[in-house]
Amino acid sequence: MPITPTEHIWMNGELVAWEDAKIHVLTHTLHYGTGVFEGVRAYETADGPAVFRLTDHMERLHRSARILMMDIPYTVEELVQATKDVVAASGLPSCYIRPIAYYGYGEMGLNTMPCSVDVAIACWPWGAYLGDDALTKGVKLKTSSWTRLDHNTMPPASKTTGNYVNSTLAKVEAVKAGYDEALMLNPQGFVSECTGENVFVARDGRFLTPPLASGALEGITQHSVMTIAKDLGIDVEVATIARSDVYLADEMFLCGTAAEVSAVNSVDDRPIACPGPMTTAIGEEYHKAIRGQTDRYKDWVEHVS
Ligand code: PPE
Repeated sequence: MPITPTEHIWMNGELVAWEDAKIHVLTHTLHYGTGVFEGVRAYETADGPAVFRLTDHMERLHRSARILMMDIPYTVEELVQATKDVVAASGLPSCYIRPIAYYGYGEMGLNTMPCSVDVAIACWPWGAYLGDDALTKGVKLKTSSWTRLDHNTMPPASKTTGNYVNSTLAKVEAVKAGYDEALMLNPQGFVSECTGENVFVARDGRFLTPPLASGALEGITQHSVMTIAKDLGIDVEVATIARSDVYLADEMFLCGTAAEVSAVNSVDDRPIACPGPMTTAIGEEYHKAIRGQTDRYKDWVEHVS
């Protein structure tokens, strides 16, 4: 999806002009995929733009770095303020936000211990990730021929840039085959997640979603949606999911910051009722929550000014 430039990007403590936010070609992370990043969204609310669960995203950025033994030179609070500054400077009512921490220029070789850590935060307008009608019409999934990466190879609980090679292989394969998204199985053959979304599968009136142990990222939208579901009286269990659970699903959806709540209409050409009633209820409530329209979720909405 093409990027529409805004005026500034936050880089190592300063707002720099968009076109000057450059790195050297010998930047460590460009060569070895050693960065950690986040995907965050700001939405228009009655009180101006607000970033959805910004503190939780910055805490996860720090957790991702911790797995890599990377020291991010900014606290969660500093990164929260920096994000608010860059969103405010953009003047955008809503946007996608991309914070990234990466090993910079100056060292080469696989030992990252001597490397400096640089941080950048950019924002730009970004529309629906899986299409405008993903919540109503749903998306078509194909089980990937690529296995989701494993805890003992590339820890999937860290949102590491290099991990997304696995995701891009699966995504391109699915799109070339005429599908919208790839469903990824872990090395044990159980469902982990999609290339950039967590998965919810309904069986017998309740939703199941895979745990971190199955290779899923601890999704912030996954957590929001579980809270919303419980508040709506819909049961959700964190559970190991077999491929057959998906083929027998009563309804299914994907969720993530970029994808929000996207219904699934088929997996491997087996139709799934779409959008299911529980998916619709959860999706509609999520859309209100992100815009600060539901009092009980007001703490999730972090105003820019
Ligand atoms: N799993 C993966 C692999 C993943 O990348 C994401 C977010 C999620 C689950 C959902 O996490 P959360 O956003 O906290 O609910 N994917 C981000 C990046 C997508 C991209 O194309 O880049 C996102 O949604 O922003």
